[in-house]
Amino acid sequence: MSECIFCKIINKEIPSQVIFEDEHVLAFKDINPVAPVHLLVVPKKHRESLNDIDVTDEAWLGHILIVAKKLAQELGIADSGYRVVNNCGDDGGQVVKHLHFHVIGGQPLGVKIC
Ligand code: DGP
Repeated sequence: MSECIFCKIINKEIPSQVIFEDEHVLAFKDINPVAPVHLLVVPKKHRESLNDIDVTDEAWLGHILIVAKKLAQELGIADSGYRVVNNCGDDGGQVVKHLHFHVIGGQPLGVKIC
């Protein structure tokens, strides 16, 4: 059995506030939101980080961005703007080692480093 916390969320072994689910992805509310809208869009297939994807992952990886945009629209943050963030590896600030994309918005977002 996987020890990965996001795999456990995907498998409904631990609870989360699910916003969207299909065969490839799960989107749920971040437990420590930094803005009024803060979702995590996560592939159901376990990949530790962006470093672990290859060309065979192209389809669901593209799908994740489509889902992120669709959820931003549905949650009413698309017009005012939002961020989609991936933290990769230790220097990138990645804490949970299951690839995920933060979708953050609902207020003007602070510090930009790029
Ligand atoms: P990162 O630093 O990019 O690895 O982001 C990990 C995010 O995952 C962080 O914002 C908090 C969130 N998180 C960690 N554990 C849980 C959990 O058990 N449930 C939920 N909903 N979010 C979690």
